[in-house]
Amino acid sequence: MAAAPAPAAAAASRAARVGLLYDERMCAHATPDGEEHPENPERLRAIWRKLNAEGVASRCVVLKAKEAEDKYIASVHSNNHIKLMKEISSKKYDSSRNKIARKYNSIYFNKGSSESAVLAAGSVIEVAEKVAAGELCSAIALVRPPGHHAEHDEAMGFCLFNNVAVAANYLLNDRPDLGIKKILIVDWDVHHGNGTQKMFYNDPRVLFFSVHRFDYGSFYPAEGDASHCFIGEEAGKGYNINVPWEHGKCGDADYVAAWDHILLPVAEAFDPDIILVSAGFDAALGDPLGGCCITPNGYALLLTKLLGFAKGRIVMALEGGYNLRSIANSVFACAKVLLGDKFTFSSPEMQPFESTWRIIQAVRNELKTCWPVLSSKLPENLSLRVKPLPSELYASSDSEPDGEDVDELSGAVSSVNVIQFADDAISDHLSKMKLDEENLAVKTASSCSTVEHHPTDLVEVDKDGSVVLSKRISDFSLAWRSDLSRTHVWYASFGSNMWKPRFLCYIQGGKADGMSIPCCGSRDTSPPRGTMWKTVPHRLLFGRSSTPCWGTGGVAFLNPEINYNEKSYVCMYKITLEQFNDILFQENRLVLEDGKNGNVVYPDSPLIGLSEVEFMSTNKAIHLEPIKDSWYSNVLYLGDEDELPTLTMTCPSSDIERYKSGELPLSPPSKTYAATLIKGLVEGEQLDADGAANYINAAAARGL
Ligand code: Q9C
Ligand code: ZN
Repeated sequence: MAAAPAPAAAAASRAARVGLLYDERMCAHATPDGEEHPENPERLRAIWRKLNAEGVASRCVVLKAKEAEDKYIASVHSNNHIKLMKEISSKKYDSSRNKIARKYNSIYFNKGSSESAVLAAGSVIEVAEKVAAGELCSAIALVRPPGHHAEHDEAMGFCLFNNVAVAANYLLNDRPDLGIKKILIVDWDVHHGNGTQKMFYNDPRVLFFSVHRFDYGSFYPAEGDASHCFIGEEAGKGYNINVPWEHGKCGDADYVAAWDHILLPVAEAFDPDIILVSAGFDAALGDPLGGCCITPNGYALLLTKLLGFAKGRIVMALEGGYNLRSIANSVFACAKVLLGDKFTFSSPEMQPFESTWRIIQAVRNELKTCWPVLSSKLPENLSLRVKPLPSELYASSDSEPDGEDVDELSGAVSSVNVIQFADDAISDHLSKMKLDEENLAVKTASSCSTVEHHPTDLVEVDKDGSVVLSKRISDFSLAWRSDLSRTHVWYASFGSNMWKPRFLCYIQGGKADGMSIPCCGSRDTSPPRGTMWKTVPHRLLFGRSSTPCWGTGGVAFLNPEINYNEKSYVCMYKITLEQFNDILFQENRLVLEDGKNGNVVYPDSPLIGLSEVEFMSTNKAIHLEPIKDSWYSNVLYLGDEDELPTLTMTCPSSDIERYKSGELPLSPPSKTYAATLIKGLVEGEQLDADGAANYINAAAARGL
């Protein structure tokens, strides 16, 4: 009779075998001249030091990196891409390396990049194989460069090869002997795993789940395909799940809610053979790019909840994460979970955001036909947090453009255009801002002639000799103006204002090529502090039949409803809220011209003050009751850009209904108006001339 194993040995054999892959060679990839960069070698070293200092590394099976064979990388990347990434560090590219890097989005290369990239991909293969084979229970691969942004033929977002995708394909295609038929990829990096999504978009063997900041399409990588409407296609339909946060500040409670109400029920139904975690830690509290606040305990809890699936076969591969202390502490917490250490989770103190609940419902709704388990009714959530104010979102907006389809990110989105009179304070405020006769009272230059606001009164004489514009100063220096001059916003223009010279007419007065009447300009004529382009998830349409300025033909409007299948270019100008109001006045023909002395008179009160901005940050839009019959009476809040609200002006939803019914005409833009839009897009380097013309024509031709 065999002797029973000694207790210590028994304990050891029962203890989880956890792989921990670390290799200094993956620190070779660094910026070429030692410039600072968030994705730097110290990230790996900081984690490694912490795990050693805490005695965790010694409890793991420590592994060295291994190179990926080309044929495995080729399962997700083009041969050209592999060749270039493998040669980019060679002498041959010494003189062109930086230039090539600049062609990509957020990429640098040095002499160590090729080696690190091949090792990162190979290392994830290595640990995945060992976990799949049962040699290890689970593993953590401390790799860099990260991978989830890398696409078939493109490096991006600090990623050269898509390490996790390479490993998933390796298991599925090259190792049938290991019996891995279904893989769950959980991407909890704060950014959308765009590369991984694309690689398995029609593949039902891989369930890709990504939870990320989306910020209405403006958060990096700022593609609309990060929205929850992208659920996979063909056989892969239902096997792609995006949980797109609307803002930063999301933390343990929000992630746990997404786990409990989306990921875990689906994982249960999918029943994966192994779980690969695209484990970025840039949603961690303290991360300089992410602006979210998952605590180390939060990560430990999220990971613990995954251990119940796939017999606990979990492979974590590092992606992003840029605060050295945060990532070290977070990986440490995760390592302890895998090692089986007992954890006491203090239940998250914070409640999820109201938006989190709404997003979860929208995701479930989108996927419920694919995953019936998501059809169940969610518990009524009692206390939810409201969206943080823009000023609270210290979070870096690591942003750019754009969007795709929602019908019902219910709540806020469907309340576009709805002024909620339920809120007494707000309706009270709105009633105070009626633009009645009194507010439009004429204050002429003579009545304030002692105040020299504008030494630069413009007198322009047209070809025919008529004075087209003279003075622009006429009203008092009202308190609201100085208040609102201290707040900046991004004004997102989508029509002729995309052409900067035309936009500047609204600031400086006058007219640009193609305009038949001049603008009076804004009181504050300072040029915009910044210009940037984006795309927004709204339908562009051309409506109405003529304008005084452009003649016969429709002009541009955005459908105020968000639609993630749509993508409209906007040129954003960073201006003051005072200037935004002056543009709004001009767009709505609220600036009166006093024909006799040529003075112009602005309304006395702003349409969009600070409280309206705040109202919009929750309600997404404000229909300006006092000017409800004007064409641009609807101001939309499109999200934040470096902590400033992005606003635009368009028609109210009721007009959209009238366009649909035929009561209002949809009509193509006049030649000059279209040409102005095209100039804007071309000079703004968004499209070439043909592309821009196609874009305008397509929007004009399509019914609503
Ligand atoms: N406005 C990972 O976390 N930011 N990549 C570029 C441009 C790029 C993040 C900002 C962020 C990439 C793996
Ligand atoms: Zn990231």
